[in-house]
Amino acid sequence: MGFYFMRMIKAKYMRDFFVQKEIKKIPKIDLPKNNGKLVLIKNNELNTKGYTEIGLFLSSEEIDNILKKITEFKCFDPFRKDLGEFKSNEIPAQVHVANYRRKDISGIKELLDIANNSDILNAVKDFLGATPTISNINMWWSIPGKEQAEQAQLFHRDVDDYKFCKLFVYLTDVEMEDGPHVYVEGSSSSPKLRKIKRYSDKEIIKVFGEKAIKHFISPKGSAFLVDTYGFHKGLLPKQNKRLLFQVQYSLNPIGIENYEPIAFETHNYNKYVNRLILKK
Ligand SMILES: O=C(O)CCC(=O)C(=O)O
Ligand SMILES: [Fe+2]
Repeated sequence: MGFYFMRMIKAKYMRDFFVQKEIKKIPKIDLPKNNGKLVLIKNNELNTKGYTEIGLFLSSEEIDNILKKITEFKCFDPFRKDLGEFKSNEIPAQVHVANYRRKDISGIKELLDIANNSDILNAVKDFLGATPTISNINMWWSIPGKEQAEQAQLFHRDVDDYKFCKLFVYLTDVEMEDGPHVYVEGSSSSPKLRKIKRYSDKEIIKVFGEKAIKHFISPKGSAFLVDTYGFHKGLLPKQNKRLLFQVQYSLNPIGIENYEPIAFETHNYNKYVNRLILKK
């Protein structure tokens, strides 16, 4: 299977080779130019550092409007599916992360507008070297008060495609105690530690050094793009819960995802870019 083969490819030159091979199969599309607000994205930083900060992207009013639209949606714990579904004000005590369902999130115009922002899509296109595919759209609460970090709260590489990146938008203020996203600068292009597993802080610091570790501490509404093939984690929050909106862009669909595109009102979003989340 293509997905499991892709995950086995560790050497940088091999992954780069397959990126070029995949790019050739992807339709070349002129992406819409004026969708959404203007954002300045630093050329090439995503490639060199593995992340690029976009700054304040959403206002408090825009966030409140999004929050209003999701109040009735149910959440689930992706690592404790047996807990079933619950509202965000009734999260069971064991839960570390409470995700909304992709099909609910995909129906919100304000979120699709962010995912389809022209400047973001074009920056992602530059990074991927091809027309992006929105391969996931996600929103979740990270819950404080847990003893131990688990799953994505431990350092790891995402190995979802030969090349991909994720847009993060904080919907709550994030201080050091509120579970910031943590990224190891330069690790996306480093050949080191390519075995797929969760790594301890100690293992990461030993190889990349303390200075390479970046904590994204910023107010609600802030956004950044990250190449999560590089090492990252969501720090276990101690104080407040964190709400994050995330869009994943890749060359191909993610092999293990079960896509169920939803019917959505007439729109001007690019059909190819959105084909996994929106019905034609
Ligand atoms: O919660 C976070 O900041 C990181 C989660 C993560 O590992 C991911 O989005 O790939
Ligand atoms: Fe991850």
